[in-house]
Amino acid sequence: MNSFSDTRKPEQIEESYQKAKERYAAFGIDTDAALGQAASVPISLHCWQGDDVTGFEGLDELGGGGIMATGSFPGKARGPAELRGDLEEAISLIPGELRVNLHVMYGESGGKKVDRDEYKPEHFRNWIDWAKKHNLGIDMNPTFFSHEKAEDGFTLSSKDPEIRKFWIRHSIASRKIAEAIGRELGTPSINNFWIPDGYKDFPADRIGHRRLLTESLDEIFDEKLDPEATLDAVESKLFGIGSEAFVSGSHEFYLAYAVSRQIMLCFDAGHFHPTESIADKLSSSLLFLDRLLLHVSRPMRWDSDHVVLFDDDTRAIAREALRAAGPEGLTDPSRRRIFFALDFFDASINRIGAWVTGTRAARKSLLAAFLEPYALLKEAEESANFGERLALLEESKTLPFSAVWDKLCMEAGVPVSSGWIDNVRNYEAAVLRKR
Ligand code: RNT
Ligand code: ZN
Repeated sequence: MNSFSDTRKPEQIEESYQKAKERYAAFGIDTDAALGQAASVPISLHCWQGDDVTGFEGLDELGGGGIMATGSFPGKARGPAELRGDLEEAISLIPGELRVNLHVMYGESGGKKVDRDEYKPEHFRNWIDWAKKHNLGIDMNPTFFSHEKAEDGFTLSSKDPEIRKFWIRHSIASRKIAEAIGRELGTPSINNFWIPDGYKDFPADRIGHRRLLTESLDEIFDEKLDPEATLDAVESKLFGIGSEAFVSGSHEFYLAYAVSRQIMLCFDAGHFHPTESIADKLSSSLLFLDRLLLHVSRPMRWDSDHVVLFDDDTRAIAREALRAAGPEGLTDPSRRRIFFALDFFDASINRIGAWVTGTRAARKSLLAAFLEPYALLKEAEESANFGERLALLEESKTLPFSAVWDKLCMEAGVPVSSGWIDNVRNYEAAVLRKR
Protein backbone atom coordinates (compact mmCIF):
# COMPACT_ATOMS: atom_id res chain seq x y z
CA MET A 1 0.00 0.00 0.00
CA ASN A 2 1.17 3.55 -0.73
CA SER A 3 2.49 5.55 2.14
CA PHE A 4 1.55 9.21 2.19
CA SER A 5 4.06 10.16 4.81
CA ASP A 6 6.17 13.19 3.94
CA THR A 7 9.72 11.95 3.37
CA ARG A 8 11.35 15.38 3.52
CA LYS A 9 13.68 16.05 6.39
CA PRO A 10 12.86 18.89 8.84
CA GLU A 11 15.78 20.89 7.39
CA GLN A 12 14.22 20.73 3.96
CA ILE A 13 10.89 21.95 5.25
CA GLU A 14 12.69 24.74 7.06
CA GLU A 15 14.62 25.69 3.94
CA SER A 16 11.45 25.89 1.84
CA TYR A 17 9.89 27.98 4.57
CA GLN A 18 12.79 30.45 4.59
CA LYS A 19 12.39 30.95 0.85
CA ALA A 20 8.65 31.41 1.20
CA LYS A 21 9.21 33.89 4.00
CA GLU A 22 11.19 36.13 1.64
CA ARG A 23 8.50 36.00 -1.03
CA TYR A 24 5.81 36.98 1.46
CA ALA A 25 8.02 39.72 2.91
CA ALA A 26 8.03 41.33 -0.53
CA PHE A 27 4.28 41.74 -0.05
CA GLY A 28 4.76 43.20 3.41
CA ILE A 29 3.79 40.02 5.23
CA ASP A 30 5.57 38.68 8.30
CA THR A 31 5.12 34.92 7.99
CA ASP A 32 6.56 34.21 11.46
CA ALA A 33 3.83 36.34 13.00
CA ALA A 34 1.15 34.85 10.76
CA LEU A 35 2.11 31.31 11.82
CA GLY A 36 1.70 32.09 15.50
CA GLN A 37 -1.55 33.96 14.97
CA ALA A 38 -3.17 31.34 12.75
CA ALA A 39 -2.31 28.59 15.22
CA SER A 40 -3.71 30.49 18.19
CA VAL A 41 -7.26 30.94 16.88
CA PRO A 42 -9.25 28.25 18.69
CA ILE A 43 -11.35 26.00 16.47
CA SER A 44 -14.16 24.18 18.25
CA LEU A 45 -14.17 20.59 17.05
CA HIS A 46 -17.71 19.21 17.01
CA CYS A 47 -18.02 15.84 18.72
CA TRP A 48 -21.00 14.89 16.54
CA GLN A 49 -18.95 14.05 13.43
CA GLY A 50 -17.74 11.03 15.42
CA ASP A 51 -21.11 9.31 15.85
CA ASP A 52 -23.40 10.82 13.20
CA VAL A 53 -25.16 13.09 15.74
CA THR A 54 -26.46 10.13 17.78
CA GLY A 55 -25.54 11.08 21.36
CA PHE A 56 -25.46 8.90 24.47
CA GLU A 57 -29.14 8.55 25.22
CA GLY A 58 -29.42 5.08 23.78
CA LEU A 59 -30.77 6.13 20.39
CA ASP A 60 -29.36 4.44 17.30
CA GLU A 61 -29.66 7.37 15.01
CA LEU A 62 -30.36 11.04 14.67
CA GLY A 63 -34.07 11.65 15.06
CA GLY A 64 -35.69 14.47 13.17
CA GLY A 65 -34.77 18.07 13.63
CA GLY A 66 -34.43 18.63 9.92
CA ILE A 67 -30.80 17.54 9.86
CA MET A 68 -29.48 14.32 8.40
CA ALA A 69 -26.31 12.23 8.46
CA THR A 70 -26.04 9.89 5.48
CA GLY A 71 -23.72 6.91 5.02
CA SER A 72 -22.77 3.82 6.97
CA PHE A 73 -18.99 3.75 7.07
CA PRO A 74 -17.95 1.10 9.61
CA GLY A 75 -16.64 1.89 13.06
CA LYS A 76 -18.74 4.75 14.35
CA ALA A 77 -18.15 5.53 18.01
CA ARG A 78 -20.67 3.63 20.16
CA GLY A 79 -20.14 5.41 23.43
CA PRO A 80 -18.18 8.04 25.33
CA ALA A 81 -14.91 6.12 25.63
CA GLU A 82 -14.81 5.39 21.91
CA LEU A 83 -15.82 8.91 20.98
CA ARG A 84 -13.12 10.44 23.16
CA GLY A 85 -10.58 7.95 21.80
CA ASP A 86 -11.50 8.91 18.24
CA LEU A 87 -11.31 12.60 19.09
CA GLU A 88 -7.84 12.08 20.57
CA GLU A 89 -6.70 10.43 17.36
CA ALA A 90 -8.09 13.31 15.26
CA ILE A 91 -6.67 15.96 17.59
CA SER A 92 -3.19 14.43 17.35
CA LEU A 93 -3.25 15.15 13.61
CA ILE A 94 -4.56 18.73 13.66
CA PRO A 95 -2.31 21.75 14.29
CA GLY A 96 -3.24 24.75 16.41
CA GLU A 97 -5.51 25.45 19.36
CA LEU A 98 -8.64 23.34 19.60
CA ARG A 99 -11.74 23.15 21.73
CA VAL A 100 -14.38 20.44 21.79
CA ASN A 101 -17.99 21.19 21.01
CA LEU A 102 -20.58 19.02 22.76
CA HIS A 103 -24.34 18.72 22.76
CA VAL A 104 -26.25 18.13 25.98
CA MET A 105 -27.23 14.68 24.66
CA TYR A 106 -23.56 13.67 25.03
CA GLY A 107 -23.80 13.86 28.81
CA GLU A 108 -23.15 10.62 30.70
CA SER A 109 -25.62 9.27 33.21
CA GLY A 110 -24.15 5.80 33.81
CA GLY A 111 -27.02 4.08 32.04
CA LYS A 112 -29.74 5.91 34.01
CA LYS A 113 -32.50 7.55 32.01
CA VAL A 114 -32.11 11.31 32.30
CA ASP A 115 -34.60 13.49 30.50
CA ARG A 116 -33.44 16.61 28.76
CA ASP A 117 -34.64 18.91 31.53
CA GLU A 118 -32.74 16.90 34.16
CA TYR A 119 -29.19 17.16 32.84
CA LYS A 120 -26.66 18.60 35.27
CA PRO A 121 -22.97 19.52 35.21
CA GLU A 122 -22.18 16.20 36.92
CA HIS A 123 -23.18 14.40 33.72
CA PHE A 124 -20.19 16.05 32.07
CA ARG A 125 -17.65 15.06 34.73
CA ASN A 126 -15.79 12.69 32.42
CA TRP A 127 -15.72 15.22 29.61
CA ILE A 128 -14.37 17.93 31.93
CA ASP A 129 -11.61 15.69 33.30
CA TRP A 130 -10.71 14.57 29.82
CA ALA A 131 -10.64 18.17 28.55
CA LYS A 132 -8.33 19.19 31.38
CA LYS A 133 -5.98 16.36 30.57
CA HIS A 134 -5.83 17.38 26.93
CA ASN A 135 -5.86 21.11 27.56
CA LEU A 136 -9.11 21.72 25.68
CA GLY A 137 -11.96 24.14 26.25
CA ILE A 138 -15.49 22.80 25.95
CA ASP A 139 -18.44 24.40 24.18
CA MET A 140 -22.05 23.32 24.60
CA ASN A 141 -25.32 23.10 22.68
CA PRO A 142 -28.76 22.39 24.12
CA THR A 143 -30.28 19.50 22.14
CA PHE A 144 -33.73 20.20 20.70
CA PHE A 145 -33.97 17.15 18.42
CA SER A 146 -34.01 13.34 18.72
CA HIS A 147 -36.70 13.58 21.40
CA GLU A 148 -40.40 12.77 21.65
CA LYS A 149 -41.21 16.33 22.70
CA ALA A 150 -39.73 17.64 19.43
CA GLU A 151 -41.62 15.22 17.22
CA ASP A 152 -44.33 17.61 16.09
CA GLY A 153 -41.62 19.94 14.82
CA PHE A 154 -41.80 22.64 17.48
CA THR A 155 -39.89 23.27 20.71
CA LEU A 156 -39.32 26.79 22.06
CA SER A 157 -41.89 28.26 19.65
CA SER A 158 -44.51 25.56 20.19
CA LYS A 159 -48.09 26.64 20.81
CA ASP A 160 -48.33 23.95 23.47
CA PRO A 161 -47.26 25.62 26.73
CA GLU A 162 -46.18 22.30 28.27
CA ILE A 163 -43.85 21.56 25.38
CA ARG A 164 -42.47 25.05 25.55
CA LYS A 165 -41.92 24.87 29.30
CA PHE A 166 -40.10 21.58 28.96
CA TRP A 167 -37.66 23.02 26.44
CA ILE A 168 -37.20 26.19 28.49
CA ARG A 169 -36.18 23.99 31.41
CA HIS A 170 -33.81 22.12 29.12
CA SER A 171 -32.32 25.41 27.91
CA ILE A 172 -31.75 26.66 31.43
CA ALA A 173 -30.17 23.32 32.36
CA SER A 174 -27.80 23.67 29.40
CA ARG A 175 -26.80 27.16 30.52
CA LYS A 176 -25.98 25.90 34.00
CA ILE A 177 -23.92 23.10 32.54
CA ALA A 178 -22.01 25.47 30.26
CA GLU A 179 -21.41 27.83 33.17
CA ALA A 180 -20.03 25.07 35.39
CA ILE A 181 -17.81 23.76 32.61
CA GLY A 182 -16.48 27.20 31.69
CA ARG A 183 -15.78 28.03 35.29
CA GLU A 184 -13.91 24.81 35.90
CA LEU A 185 -11.89 24.97 32.70
CA GLY A 186 -11.18 28.70 32.99
CA THR A 187 -12.38 29.50 29.50
CA PRO A 188 -15.95 30.50 28.58
CA SER A 189 -18.08 27.69 27.26
CA ILE A 190 -20.05 28.99 24.29
CA ASN A 191 -23.61 27.73 24.60
CA ASN A 192 -25.25 27.74 21.18
CA PHE A 193 -29.01 27.56 20.69
CA TRP A 194 -30.30 26.01 17.52
CA ILE A 195 -33.92 24.85 17.39
CA PRO A 196 -35.53 22.93 14.52
CA ASP A 197 -38.95 24.63 14.76
CA GLY A 198 -40.74 25.06 11.47
CA TYR A 199 -43.41 23.95 9.01
CA LYS A 200 -43.15 21.81 5.92
CA ASP A 201 -45.81 23.86 4.15
CA PHE A 202 -47.11 27.39 4.20
CA PRO A 203 -48.10 28.45 7.70
CA ALA A 204 -51.01 30.67 8.55
CA ASP A 205 -49.52 32.17 11.67
CA ARG A 206 -45.87 33.05 11.41
CA ILE A 207 -45.78 35.90 13.88
CA GLY A 208 -47.46 33.82 16.59
CA HIS A 209 -44.63 31.26 16.63
CA ARG A 210 -42.01 33.96 16.50
CA ARG A 211 -43.62 35.87 19.36
CA LEU A 212 -43.57 32.68 21.42
CA LEU A 213 -39.93 32.11 20.54
CA THR A 214 -39.10 35.62 21.73
CA GLU A 215 -40.88 35.00 25.01
CA SER A 216 -39.16 31.64 25.53
CA LEU A 217 -35.73 33.07 24.81
CA ASP A 218 -36.29 36.03 27.12
CA GLU A 219 -37.21 33.67 29.90
CA ILE A 220 -34.17 31.47 29.22
CA PHE A 221 -31.70 34.36 29.11
CA ASP A 222 -33.29 36.25 31.98
CA GLU A 223 -30.63 35.15 34.43
CA LYS A 224 -27.33 36.84 33.65
CA LEU A 225 -24.45 34.40 33.87
CA ASP A 226 -20.78 35.17 34.27
CA PRO A 227 -19.38 35.92 30.79
CA GLU A 228 -16.03 34.54 31.93
CA ALA A 229 -17.75 31.17 32.32
CA THR A 230 -20.28 31.06 29.51
CA LEU A 231 -21.61 33.05 26.59
CA ASP A 232 -24.93 32.33 24.86
CA ALA A 233 -25.36 32.32 21.09
CA VAL A 234 -28.39 31.90 18.82
CA GLU A 235 -28.20 30.16 15.43
CA SER A 236 -30.55 31.01 12.57
CA LYS A 237 -31.59 28.86 9.63
CA LEU A 238 -33.39 29.34 6.36
CA PHE A 239 -35.00 25.91 6.10
CA GLY A 240 -34.60 22.27 7.07
CA ILE A 241 -35.87 18.91 5.87
CA GLY A 242 -39.53 19.05 6.82
CA SER A 243 -39.39 22.77 7.54
CA GLU A 244 -39.06 24.03 3.99
CA ALA A 245 -41.79 26.66 4.12
CA PHE A 246 -41.17 28.24 7.48
CA VAL A 247 -38.55 28.28 10.23
CA SER A 248 -39.36 30.21 13.40
CA GLY A 249 -35.70 31.12 14.04
CA SER A 250 -34.95 32.76 10.71
CA HIS A 251 -31.95 35.00 10.09
CA GLU A 252 -33.91 38.24 10.45
CA PHE A 253 -35.49 36.95 13.65
CA TYR A 254 -32.20 36.14 15.33
CA LEU A 255 -30.33 39.13 13.97
CA ALA A 256 -32.94 41.41 15.51
CA TYR A 257 -33.12 39.32 18.67
CA ALA A 258 -29.35 39.21 19.15
CA VAL A 259 -28.91 42.94 18.55
CA SER A 260 -31.77 43.93 20.83
CA ARG A 261 -30.65 41.59 23.65
CA GLN A 262 -26.91 41.88 22.94
CA ILE A 263 -26.16 38.19 22.80
CA MET A 264 -23.94 36.37 20.37
CA LEU A 265 -25.22 35.52 16.89
CA CYS A 266 -24.20 32.28 15.19
CA PHE A 267 -23.78 32.13 11.42
CA ASP A 268 -23.82 28.63 9.93
CA ALA A 269 -22.41 28.60 6.39
CA GLY A 270 -25.19 26.24 5.26
CA HIS A 271 -28.14 28.16 6.64
CA PHE A 272 -28.73 30.64 3.85
CA HIS A 273 -29.68 30.58 0.18
CA PRO A 274 -27.21 28.40 -1.73
CA THR A 275 -25.39 31.30 -3.38
CA GLU A 276 -25.39 33.48 -0.28
CA SER A 277 -22.08 33.65 1.61
CA ILE A 278 -21.88 34.38 5.31
CA ALA A 279 -18.51 36.11 4.77
CA ASP A 280 -20.11 39.40 3.80
CA LYS A 281 -22.39 39.33 6.85
CA LEU A 282 -19.61 39.42 9.43
CA SER A 283 -18.61 43.07 9.12
CA SER A 284 -22.24 44.23 9.16
CA SER A 285 -23.22 42.34 12.26
CA LEU A 286 -19.98 43.06 14.10
CA LEU A 287 -20.85 46.75 14.10
CA PHE A 288 -23.89 46.02 16.25
CA LEU A 289 -22.81 42.98 18.25
CA ASP A 290 -19.83 42.30 20.49
CA ARG A 291 -19.36 38.72 19.42
CA LEU A 292 -20.16 36.27 16.65
CA LEU A 293 -19.99 32.49 16.49
CA LEU A 294 -19.28 30.74 13.20
CA HIS A 295 -20.45 27.28 12.22
CA VAL A 296 -18.03 26.56 9.43
CA SER A 297 -19.65 24.02 7.17
CA ARG A 298 -19.93 23.18 3.46
CA PRO A 299 -23.41 23.22 2.01
CA MET A 300 -23.69 21.45 -1.31
CA ARG A 301 -26.84 22.70 -3.07
CA TRP A 302 -28.55 22.64 0.32
CA ASP A 303 -27.63 22.54 4.02
CA SER A 304 -25.83 19.24 3.48
CA ASP A 305 -23.07 19.65 6.10
CA HIS A 306 -20.32 18.25 3.89
CA VAL A 307 -16.77 18.14 5.28
CA VAL A 308 -15.17 21.59 5.17
CA LEU A 309 -12.52 22.16 2.51
CA PHE A 310 -9.89 24.81 1.87
CA ASP A 311 -12.13 26.37 -0.75
CA ASP A 312 -13.09 29.88 -1.74
CA ASP A 313 -16.06 30.01 0.63
CA THR A 314 -14.16 28.90 3.71
CA ARG A 315 -11.26 31.17 2.83
CA ALA A 316 -13.63 34.10 2.42
CA ILE A 317 -15.10 33.45 5.87
CA ALA A 318 -11.68 33.40 7.53
CA ARG A 319 -10.52 36.44 5.57
CA GLU A 320 -13.56 38.54 6.43
CA ALA A 321 -13.45 37.43 10.06
CA LEU A 322 -9.86 38.66 10.31
CA ARG A 323 -10.48 41.86 8.41
CA ALA A 324 -13.55 42.74 10.46
CA ALA A 325 -12.41 41.68 13.94
CA GLY A 326 -8.68 42.34 13.55
CA PRO A 327 -6.00 39.85 14.69
CA GLU A 328 -6.71 40.28 18.41
CA GLY A 329 -10.43 39.83 17.74
CA LEU A 330 -9.59 36.25 16.75
CA THR A 331 -6.53 35.40 18.83
CA ASP A 332 -6.75 37.27 22.15
CA PRO A 333 -8.96 35.45 24.69
CA SER A 334 -9.87 38.69 26.45
CA ARG A 335 -10.73 40.57 23.26
CA ARG A 336 -12.00 37.77 21.05
CA ARG A 337 -15.01 38.79 18.97
CA ILE A 338 -15.32 35.97 16.46
CA PHE A 339 -15.39 32.33 17.58
CA PHE A 340 -14.77 29.49 15.13
CA ALA A 341 -16.67 26.22 15.40
CA LEU A 342 -17.18 23.45 12.86
CA ASP A 343 -20.47 21.89 11.86
CA PHE A 344 -20.36 19.01 9.41
CA PHE A 345 -21.16 15.33 9.59
CA ASP A 346 -20.43 12.75 6.95
CA ALA A 347 -21.07 9.09 7.79
CA SER A 348 -20.01 7.82 4.36
CA ILE A 349 -16.26 8.18 4.91
CA ASN A 350 -13.81 7.46 7.71
CA ARG A 351 -15.10 9.78 10.43
CA ILE A 352 -11.70 10.55 11.89
CA GLY A 353 -10.44 11.43 8.42
CA ALA A 354 -13.45 13.71 8.03
CA TRP A 355 -12.55 15.58 11.22
CA VAL A 356 -8.92 15.93 10.21
CA THR A 357 -9.61 17.00 6.62
CA GLY A 358 -12.22 19.54 7.69
CA THR A 359 -10.34 21.00 10.63
CA ARG A 360 -7.03 21.22 8.82
CA ALA A 361 -8.90 22.97 5.99
CA ALA A 362 -10.35 25.49 8.43
CA ARG A 363 -6.88 26.06 9.92
CA LYS A 364 -5.41 26.50 6.43
CA SER A 365 -8.07 29.08 5.69
CA LEU A 366 -7.10 30.99 8.82
CA LEU A 367 -3.44 30.85 7.86
CA ALA A 368 -4.27 32.07 4.35
CA ALA A 369 -6.18 34.97 5.88
CA PHE A 370 -3.20 35.96 8.03
CA LEU A 371 -0.97 35.73 4.93
CA GLU A 372 -3.05 38.11 2.86
CA PRO A 373 -1.38 41.33 1.70
CA TYR A 374 -4.22 43.21 3.37
CA ALA A 375 -2.30 46.47 3.89
CA LEU A 376 -1.37 46.60 0.21
CA LEU A 377 -4.90 45.77 -0.92
CA LYS A 378 -6.31 48.50 1.27
CA GLU A 379 -3.73 50.99 0.09
CA ALA A 380 -4.56 50.29 -3.56
CA GLU A 381 -8.26 50.61 -2.77
CA GLU A 382 -7.88 53.89 -0.92
CA SER A 383 -5.91 55.38 -3.77
CA ALA A 384 -8.65 54.18 -6.14
CA ASN A 385 -6.21 51.90 -7.92
CA PHE A 386 -8.68 49.09 -8.41
CA GLY A 387 -6.66 47.44 -11.17
CA GLU A 388 -3.77 47.04 -8.77
CA ARG A 389 -6.10 45.80 -6.04
CA LEU A 390 -7.36 43.09 -8.38
CA ALA A 391 -3.87 42.18 -9.58
CA LEU A 392 -2.57 41.89 -6.02
CA LEU A 393 -5.50 39.76 -5.00
CA GLU A 394 -4.77 37.40 -7.87
CA GLU A 395 -0.97 37.31 -7.49
CA SER A 396 -1.17 36.63 -3.78
CA LYS A 397 -2.98 33.37 -4.50
CA THR A 398 0.14 31.75 -5.96
CA LEU A 399 2.56 32.76 -3.22
CA PRO A 400 4.20 29.65 -1.69
CA PHE A 401 1.47 28.98 0.84
CA SER A 402 2.22 25.28 1.23
CA ALA A 403 5.72 25.96 2.56
CA VAL A 404 4.25 28.09 5.35
CA TRP A 405 1.50 25.55 6.07
CA ASP A 406 4.07 22.75 6.30
CA LYS A 407 6.10 24.81 8.74
CA LEU A 408 2.99 25.40 10.87
CA CYS A 409 2.31 21.66 11.04
CA MET A 410 5.94 20.83 11.78
CA GLU A 411 6.05 23.36 14.62
CA ALA A 412 2.81 22.03 16.02
CA GLY A 413 4.24 18.51 16.03
CA VAL A 414 1.60 17.04 13.74
CA PRO A 415 2.23 15.20 10.46
CA VAL A 416 3.32 17.45 7.61
CA SER A 417 1.23 17.56 4.40
CA SER A 418 -0.41 14.21 3.58
CA GLY A 419 1.43 12.23 6.26
CA TRP A 420 -1.62 12.03 8.51
CA ILE A 421 -3.48 9.86 6.00
CA ASP A 422 -1.29 6.94 7.08
CA ASN A 423 -2.20 7.51 10.73
CA VAL A 424 -5.91 7.47 9.95
CA ARG A 425 -5.54 4.37 7.82
CA ASN A 426 -3.70 2.56 10.62
CA TYR A 427 -6.29 3.65 13.19
CA GLU A 428 -9.04 2.39 10.92
CA ALA A 429 -7.42 -1.05 10.69
CA ALA A 430 -6.49 -1.28 14.37
CA VAL A 431 -9.59 0.28 15.95
CA LEU A 432 -12.51 1.12 13.69
CA ARG A 433 -12.70 -2.15 11.75
CA LYS A 434 -12.74 -4.09 15.02
CA ARG A 435 -15.89 -2.41 16.34
C1 RNT B 1 -28.56 22.41 12.28
C2 RNT B 1 -27.57 23.32 12.91
C3 RNT B 1 -26.96 22.85 14.20
C4 RNT B 1 -26.60 21.37 14.19
C5 RNT B 1 -25.80 20.91 15.38
C6 RNT B 1 -25.78 19.43 15.50
O1 RNT B 1 -28.92 22.80 11.03
O2 RNT B 1 -26.55 23.63 12.00
O3 RNT B 1 -25.87 23.63 14.51
O4 RNT B 1 -25.93 21.00 13.04
O5 RNT B 1 -26.21 21.53 16.51
ZN1 ZN C 1 -24.87 24.73 12.72
